[in-house]
This record gives sequence, C-alpha cells and structure tokens, in this order.
Amino acid sequence: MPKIELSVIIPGYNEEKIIVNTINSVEKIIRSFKKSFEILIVDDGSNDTTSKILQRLVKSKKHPNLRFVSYKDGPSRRENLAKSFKLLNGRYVILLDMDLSMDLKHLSKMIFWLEHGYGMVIPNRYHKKSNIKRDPGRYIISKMYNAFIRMLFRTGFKDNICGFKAFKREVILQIIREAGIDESRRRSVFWDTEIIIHALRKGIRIKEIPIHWKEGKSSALTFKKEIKMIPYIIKFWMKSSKT
Ligand SMILES: Nc1nc2c(ncn2[C@@H]2O[C@H](COP(=O)(O)OP(=O)(O)O)[C@@H](O)[C@H]2O)c(=O)[nH]1
Ligand SMILES: [Mg+2]
Repeated sequence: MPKIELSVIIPGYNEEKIIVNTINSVEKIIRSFKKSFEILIVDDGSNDTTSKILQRLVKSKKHPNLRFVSYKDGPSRRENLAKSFKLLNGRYVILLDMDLSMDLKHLSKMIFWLEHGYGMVIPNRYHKKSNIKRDPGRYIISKMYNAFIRMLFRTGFKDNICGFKAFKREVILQIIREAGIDESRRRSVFWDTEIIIHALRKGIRIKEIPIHWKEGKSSALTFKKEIKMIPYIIKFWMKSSKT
C-alpha cells in the first residue's frame, strides 16, 4: 500500500548548476498541493559536484522529503532510472527532467487525471493548445522519430518520447517489470516510448495533455549516442510483431 500521496522522481547527470534551483521549485509547488510527498533524485554516475550537493541538501533540515540514490556505473541513460522506481512510496508518481523544460503548473492537472481513472498522463507537445520553444533541428528530429514510432507501433500518439510523465504507482511498477533492463544500454530514451507501448498493451488508460515547454539550453542527448538505439528498436519491433 502506498505510504504517501505523491512521489517525484528526477534523473540527474552532471546537473550541479541547476539542481538546487530545481529542487526548491519542485518543493514549492508540491507543498502548495497540501499532499504528503517525497522527491527522489537518481544521480547516475555524475562526475561533477551533483552528489556532493545532494548529500548537503538531504542533511539540511530544509529538505526533509528529499532523498537520492547514486549509481557508480552511470551514465546509463534510462536504465538506472528504471531500477529506481521501486524505491518510491507514493500513490502517484511524477517523472520530470532536471532542467524543468515543462511548466510545473501542469502537475496539478496530471494528478487530477490520475485521480479520475487514468493510469498514466503524458504531454503532447504537438497539440494545438501547447506552447513550445524548441531548437528547430531537434524539433524536426523529434517529428521524424515520432512518425517512425507511429508507423512501427501504431501508438496513435503524436508525442511518444517526452521525459515528463505521471503514473499510478502500481502502473509504472508493472510496466517497468515488463520493460526490463537493457544491459547493452542502447535503448536510451526509447525507454520512454517503450513505457507507452507496454501501457497500451496492458490496456492502461493514458491521458494526453497540452503543455507549455521551453527546452533547456543544453542536452545530454547526442545524435552519435542516440543513433545506437535504432538496432534496439528494430529488435524490439521484431519481437513484438511475433507476439
Ligand atoms: N539517470 C540519468 N539521468 C540522465 C542521464 N543523462 C541525462 N540525464 C537526465 O535526464 C534528464 C533529461 O536530460 P536533458 O539533457 O535535459 O535531455 P533532453 O531534455 O532530452 O535534451 C535530465 O534530468 C538529466 O539530468 C543519465 O545517463 N542517467
Ligand atoms: Mg532537457
């Protein structure tokens, strides 16, 4: 049984410049909901001062709801993050990026939909009511990626890769078990797509919401790294078209 109402999980890799500000902003908005909560940061082998900052923050009385887990074998992109969901105690789980590209005002809407029969809430950055500031190159790559995904997996969603999502705890734990761990670490952010595919197969109700999104200045994504996920995607597709 969930012990608290809300868990926020944030992956972090070399985020020393923004981590304090992000934690303060997330805490501020969540406190306003008057719900019990926890924040878990997944430090994935950062080699800057991210873990030192986290040690200091969790010791300070200002952040009683903050915890972190540090992995030595990172960066693993989504793999160590996936392993960390089982550490959460909340009835509802929100996954968000450290650079707060999303407007945090959407959190209350996401919780609303989880309270009203949906198992998962995802943004649609291509919705006509969405307000997006993105680098044009990344916008085009993202459009192409989504067209490719829709063609292979018929998800029916325009946006299959956003890092910002909310789930009922039992839903994400079930999906994580299903999706397993990719030891080759090539899956990268296709993990976000895989989560949607598994949810659809399980008949989980997914709510799409429009979103205000302002892309962070830097990105851990590089074309060279992400291109490696293509053989993984094809293998996943071949396996799933047999079942
Ligand atoms: N756990 C983990 N988090 C990572 C890794 N690489 C990036 N991140 C985090 O993932 C989130 C998204 O990264 P970001 O660079 O903003 O990616 P983008 O928004 O897709 O360009 C941020 O919270 C990063 O700190 C990693 O290897 N492991
Ligand atoms: Mg970002």
